[in-house]
Amino acid sequence: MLSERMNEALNVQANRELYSSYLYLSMSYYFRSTGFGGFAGWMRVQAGEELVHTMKLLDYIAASGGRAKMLAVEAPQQSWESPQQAFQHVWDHERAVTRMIHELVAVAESESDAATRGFLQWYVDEQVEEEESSDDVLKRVLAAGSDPGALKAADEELGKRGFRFPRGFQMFP
Ligand code: OFO
Repeated sequence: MLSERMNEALNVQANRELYSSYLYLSMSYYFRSTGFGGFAGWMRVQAGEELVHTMKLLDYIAASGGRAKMLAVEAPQQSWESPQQAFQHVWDHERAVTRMIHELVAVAESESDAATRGFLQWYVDEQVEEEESSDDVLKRVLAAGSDPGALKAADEELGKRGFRFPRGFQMFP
């Protein structure tokens, strides 16, 4: 059974994950409008992953006797000056999310909620991967600079990213 404080903190994090999805969707359509179909595809996959992160949290709240609530989602930024600036934004955003997850872990620990602490380990590990992948793509795009040929090659490469559901997660149970 979740404490009210834990329930609330998980709901807030679900809202932040949904914001992440919205932000990456915004980047996806920005790239689509600027002719970078591969970057748009990479961001679309990223937005899908964040939606799964949202639902995984909401499912956990519901399964633990809590109440999953939909909070208002802030409108994200709509455009960026360059692919480099957008991928820098991803890099910064993922590091901010890592801090949020660690704060959530601290709440679970202060509530002596071992089950939620265990559940959150998936998010702790996921953020290690998210930071690594945002670092890789930022380096890739920075290396391309403003050279159109190199940017096109990076666009094609990032466009190959595929989507995978986390093990055990069911989108449509
Ligand atoms: Fe949910 O991992 Fe990115 O933000």
